[in-house]
Amino acid sequence: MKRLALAVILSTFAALAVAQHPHHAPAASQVAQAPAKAPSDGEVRKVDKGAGKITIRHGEIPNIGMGPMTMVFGVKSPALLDKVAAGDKVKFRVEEIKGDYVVTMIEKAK
Ligand SMILES: [Cu+2]
Repeated sequence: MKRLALAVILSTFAALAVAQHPHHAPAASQVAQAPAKAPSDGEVRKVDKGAGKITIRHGEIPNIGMGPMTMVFGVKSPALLDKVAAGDKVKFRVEEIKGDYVVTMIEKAK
């Protein structure tokens, strides 16, 4: 009976330890919040000043839940298109504004 009691105590302890760390939830929520303000990485493929559009091959964009791809973005201000050219590696920020993905900040990556 003593061994059984010990086994019950040990398994209860193990269950409590697991309950306190459900899938490392605190760490995961930190990861989800921290990059939201951080700019995303990309490479400019095309700048179309006439249309006010920019084509960027981009990495993950966590704040809009988008994976890596090449796509066309609108820009918040036409002046943003004067700051970069095709071929530039950039840091940029995208926001969803009225259903469109709009570049709100862009600069050459150092
Ligand atoms: Cu995209």
